[in-house]
Amino acid sequence: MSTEKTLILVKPDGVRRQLVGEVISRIENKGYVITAMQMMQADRALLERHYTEHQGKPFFEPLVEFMMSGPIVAIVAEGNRVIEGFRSLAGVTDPTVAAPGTIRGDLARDQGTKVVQNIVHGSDSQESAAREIEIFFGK
Ligand code: DAT
Ligand code: MG
Repeated sequence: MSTEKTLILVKPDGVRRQLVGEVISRIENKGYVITAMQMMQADRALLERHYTEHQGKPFFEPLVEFMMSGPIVAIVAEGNRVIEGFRSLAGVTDPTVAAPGTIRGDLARDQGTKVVQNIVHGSDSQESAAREIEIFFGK
């Protein structure tokens, strides 16, 4: 059985707040292995592909604008059940109620913006992970 991979993004709020190292530490301290990493400025075309499941929702345009508002860090992390494991480290989408101890629960809060700003993205399934890793890192 080959080891699972997930795509993690440190979003522009995380980079602006100098939390890249904190996020990397949490991934590595959990025991997952980072096998690719790139700081980049995402463009609209890339983000519309990445977030295609959310096209048409009221927060879609604010989400794309937010994700273009500064550099992001794209990371591939590997390990058994890393997809589920990183989602657990990240906490639920809404940082107000994300459990203390999680990245979102410890480091983010409601900023009163149209889109939730919550520091990190993590793939939610093996299909999403494969699709998203290809978008950010190619085949
Ligand atoms: P997650 O990032 O936890 O997988 P998602 O895929 O449902 O959440 O949504 C992508 C991002 O969009 C999420 O991290 C924050 C933002 N978002 C989601 N639902 C939202 C909502 N109802 N209002 C505002 N922003 C939202
Ligand atoms: Mg998602």
